[in-house]
Amino acid sequence: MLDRVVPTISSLLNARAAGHSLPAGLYIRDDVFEADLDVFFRKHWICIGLECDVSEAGDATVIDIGASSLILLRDDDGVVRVFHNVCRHRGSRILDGGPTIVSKLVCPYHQWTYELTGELAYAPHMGANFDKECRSLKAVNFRSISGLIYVCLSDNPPDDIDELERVMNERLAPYDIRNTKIAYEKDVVEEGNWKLTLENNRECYHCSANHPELCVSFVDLDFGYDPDSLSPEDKAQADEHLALYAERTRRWEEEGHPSAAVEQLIDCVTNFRTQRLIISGAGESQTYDATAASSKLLGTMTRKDLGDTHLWGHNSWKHFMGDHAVVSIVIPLSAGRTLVRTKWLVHKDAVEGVDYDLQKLTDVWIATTDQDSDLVSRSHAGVMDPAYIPGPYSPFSETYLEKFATWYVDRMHAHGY
Ligand code: 3BY
Ligand code: FES
Ligand code: FE
Repeated sequence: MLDRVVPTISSLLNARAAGHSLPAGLYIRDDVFEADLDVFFRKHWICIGLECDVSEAGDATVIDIGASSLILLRDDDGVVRVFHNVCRHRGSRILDGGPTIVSKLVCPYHQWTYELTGELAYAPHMGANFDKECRSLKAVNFRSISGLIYVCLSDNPPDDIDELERVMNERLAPYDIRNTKIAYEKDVVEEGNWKLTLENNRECYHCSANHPELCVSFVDLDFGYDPDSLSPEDKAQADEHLALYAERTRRWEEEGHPSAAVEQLIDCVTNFRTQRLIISGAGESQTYDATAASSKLLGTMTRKDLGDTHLWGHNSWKHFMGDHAVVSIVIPLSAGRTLVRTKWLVHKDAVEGVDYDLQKLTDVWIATTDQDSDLVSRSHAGVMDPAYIPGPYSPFSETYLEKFATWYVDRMHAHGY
């Protein structure tokens, strides 16, 4: 039997043809998955949650990413902190997964006890000369950008997150995301590679056939059509739509609401895109009839007609509307499994059944995330098939996939692959 030569990760990256999806190995191989985790989930900034995950002093939650486990908490002075969930004695995990309330962090193994500031307060039987001061919990590099928590697990976090911070602090100020509450949260485990999850999110080519609920309110970013393939009537309609988009954006900007697209998608370390998108139909919110689900608007918002400020990163997508926000975070679990964690945010004082209807708030994105999960698992299964050959991206509706694949390959090269 002939030995089969397994291509290196570098050769898979080099084999990627411009304008095409990635070679199968980059989606399905375990060694690529480990490399992805190291490059994209340790050495880049990732979004892990929100300040409102820990709204009160003593609230804590654990987020696991690959081999790392992080504790996000709010200390007694109301300061948000992120620590590695690794005891400074012999390394035991301190907290188990999920949200909890704590007054101190007590390691279950030998009861080393930490203040919520991370300081080691108590370590029995360590002798009189034991120096507790140098055994604080290891803090994680993090930034709260308008209440969105980004961490970087490397000691040299990329500094081009400054642009994301600058742009989003200005755009999100009126939404006051720090003062929201999580009305609902849902985890979906997609049976697919995290890059297929991302690719699926960065196009709406699949929307009209798969997302009837979302399509009531959502208009594709790049409209996804080939102008030459349209009938004169459809072309006229599309042109009218583009003109309306341009006019709406101009008016919003004039009224002081930053709306134009800002993209940092290629030739950069930190990957993001934002734009104030128009909402179709009633124009207020991503609900089944495009009207607001919450009568108590976010932050200092007084208008429901300011569209949907969307924000993409390489492990999240987010939509900020007048009445609520939807935040999805992507955490890879293995080469073929990806956790998509979605949270629906409303004003912190909004009362369910009085100010908002939970079903109306969540219906569209629950349906959409389930539909997307199904699409990603189909996609992964097809990519696993030996018959898969990378296929061409649409130059009209999949331009952001091309940018993502280009960025992915560049970043892998930058890290020596
Ligand atoms: O969240 C989004 O922005 C994308 C675009 C439409 C489909 N998808 C769910
Ligand atoms: Fe935590 Fe021993 S490992 S107290
Ligand atoms: Fe989708």
